[in-house]
Amino acid sequence: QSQLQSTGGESGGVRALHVTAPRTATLSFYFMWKMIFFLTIKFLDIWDVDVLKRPQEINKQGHHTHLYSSDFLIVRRTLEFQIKITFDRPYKPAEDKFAVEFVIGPSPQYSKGTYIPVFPSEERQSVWRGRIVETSDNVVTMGITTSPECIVGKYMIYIGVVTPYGIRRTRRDPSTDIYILFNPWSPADPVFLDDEEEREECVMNELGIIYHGAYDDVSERAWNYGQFEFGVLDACLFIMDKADMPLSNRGDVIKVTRVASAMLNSRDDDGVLVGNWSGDYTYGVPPTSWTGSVEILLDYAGSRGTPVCYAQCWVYAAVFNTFLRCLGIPGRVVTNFFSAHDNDGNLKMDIILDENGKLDRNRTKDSIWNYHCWNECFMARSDLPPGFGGWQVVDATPQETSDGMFRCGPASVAAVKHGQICYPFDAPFVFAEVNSDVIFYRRQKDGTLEVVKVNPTHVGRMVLTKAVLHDGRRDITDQYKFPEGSPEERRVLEKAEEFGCQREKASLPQSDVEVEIPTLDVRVGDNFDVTLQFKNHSDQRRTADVYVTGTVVYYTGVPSAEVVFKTPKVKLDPLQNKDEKVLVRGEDYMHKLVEQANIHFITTGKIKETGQIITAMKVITIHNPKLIVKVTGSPRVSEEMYVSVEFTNPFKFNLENVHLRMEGPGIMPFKRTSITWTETFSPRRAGSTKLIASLDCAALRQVYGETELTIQQ
Ligand SMILES: *[C@@H]1O[C@H](CO)[C@@H](O)[C@H](O)[C@H]1NC(C)=O
Ligand SMILES: CC(=O)N[C@H]1CO[C@H](CO)[C@@H](O)[C@@H]1O
Repeated sequence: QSQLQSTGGESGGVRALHVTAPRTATLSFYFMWKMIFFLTIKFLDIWDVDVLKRPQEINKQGHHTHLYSSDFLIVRRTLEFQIKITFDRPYKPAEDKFAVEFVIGPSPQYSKGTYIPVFPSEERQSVWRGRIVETSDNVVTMGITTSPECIVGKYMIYIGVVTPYGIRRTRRDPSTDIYILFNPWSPADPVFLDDEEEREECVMNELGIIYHGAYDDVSERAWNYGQFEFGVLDACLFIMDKADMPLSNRGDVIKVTRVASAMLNSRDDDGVLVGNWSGDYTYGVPPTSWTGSVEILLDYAGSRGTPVCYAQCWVYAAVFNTFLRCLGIPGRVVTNFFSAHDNDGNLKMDIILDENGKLDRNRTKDSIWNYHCWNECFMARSDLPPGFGGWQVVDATPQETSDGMFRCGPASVAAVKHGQICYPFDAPFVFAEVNSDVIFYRRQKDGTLEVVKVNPTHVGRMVLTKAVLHDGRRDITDQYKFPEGSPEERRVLEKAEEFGCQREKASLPQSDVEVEIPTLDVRVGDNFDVTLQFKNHSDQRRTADVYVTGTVVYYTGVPSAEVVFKTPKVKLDPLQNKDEKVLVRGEDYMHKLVEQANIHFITTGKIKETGQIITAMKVITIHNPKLIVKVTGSPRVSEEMYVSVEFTNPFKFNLENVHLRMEGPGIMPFKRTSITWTETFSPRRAGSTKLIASLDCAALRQVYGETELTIQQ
């Protein structure tokens, strides 16, 4: 510490220049200054530093940071930005020596990248480049180009002037602090994404759609990521502080995303969100009730790191997505339908049947989620062989530990697709989530298990993300796996086995009878028939003893309550197709439904003549009523508008303790209410946007509505 301070400390009496922070500086810094130290007669004095952050000024253009609601200059790595320095007299390049100094954190060091001097002359350059753009009278406009690896965060600026008495440094001025973010527009930055539309979607879009439900009955949630809202950037940086992440790692996108995947959940590190899948959310916000990330991040940062209650997978993924987009890392939320989980790279999901082919609930682990949401973020992977850069899986939902913490990724999507799961981080886990087989076993009298059926297509049935720049779906299953049954797929599975994944290889005779359950569109309260479609492939008579169970399940597959159990006997004539219907009445399930209103039907059975086992599974999503959101008033910036939300109770009983939430990026901060149904708001910004509302009460969850609107300037 204090070579520098003591040099400066002799200075007494120099007007307007004070030797203050940085508190410590390294020797290297001192020597560098020593080398360029030479006497000037009338050394420069600094009157003003302007970081040109007003909307119409140069730095707001080109950096794609105009949408941030912030009092500070925000720029992206490797793209030049300009600052204006006003001296007490004209600057003389031959004699006057000064540097713009960037400082981040409490103990700046040149070698750690936390202290960066930038010089105005071509001859003398540090890791960041500086140049004089313009000189007029006493004002110098300086262009500064940061390095592509520089730390992402909030820097302080000082101007240091060389004088005969040492280095004079300007006083700290918080208004000149500057945020430096990742830059997906720059080929030099590891997060470079060479597609303007993808960047617009995955960095700049504040609105998203998150898919859920079932692969053959997909539902959508609108989400306000709100990465540009006031305070969100600080909250994202706070998350890294809270993780005690060394500043010198914060320029490395691989490390930043890995730390964030651990910090977004509260397990083992008091991270952002507490998971709760219990169905009882008395002491927090039910996961289905959130409509955006802003409230969550502001609560977390505002309380200096008290975890927010409660989240399930899409909430983790949505808040993670805000973190990524806010810092300038291209990010998107993806949904994997029928996601295997909890199995350490073992590619088997076991379902145990008893001797007669009836499901044995007690012995069957619940480890297939109806769907699971995670994030993809885009980056180069200089730590992996060529070809594994691009989209990477990161997952903040606490499922399994990785190197001792609940976190997952970044894992290269391309590596998962090719079975190259030896590369960091957590690729075997992601591989199993999309590639596991469902294995049905029959428990013999002596307790041994016999494999009776293998279903290789159930898990990882479809991977969806929002389309680029419009509200459609984009099926990206082919980025995770080769087509089912293709030669490439077989090679990939063999490759994964070389790296330790275990599979079931029993070869089973093709059963000559099949059963399927087609999907259904059911509204809450409806009676409906579940159809079992039997198909013969044999030219003989077949008789089957069939078990059908319908169980209300959480989206994690965890069963809640059984709503139907039937044991029809089915007789099939040779070559006959036959439908068997099972009636499910509204009153059977209404009081048993849990939040996402899924009923999981499993049918199993044994063919009398052959002893073969037949199985089928189907998740039926019961559809909740929707909210009708309407806005009135003239859609102009700063003018008052009204929003009304309409909801009709579909039940014969009253709903109590009903909570309503709504928000819209750029137009309305989140609102909570349990009584008022009309709200006023004044749009902050022009453009097309959405207003999203959710309704929640213990008896009815996951009720949403939204409306699109375009705000004029
Ligand atoms: C879930 O939330 C309920 C109610 O807020 C609470 O009683 C329960 O302990 C929570 N469960 C977990 C695992 O945190
Ligand atoms: C009556 C009937 O539908 N028979 C079918 C039995 O199965 C064979 C093989 O799948 C079909 O070709 C028949 O049409």
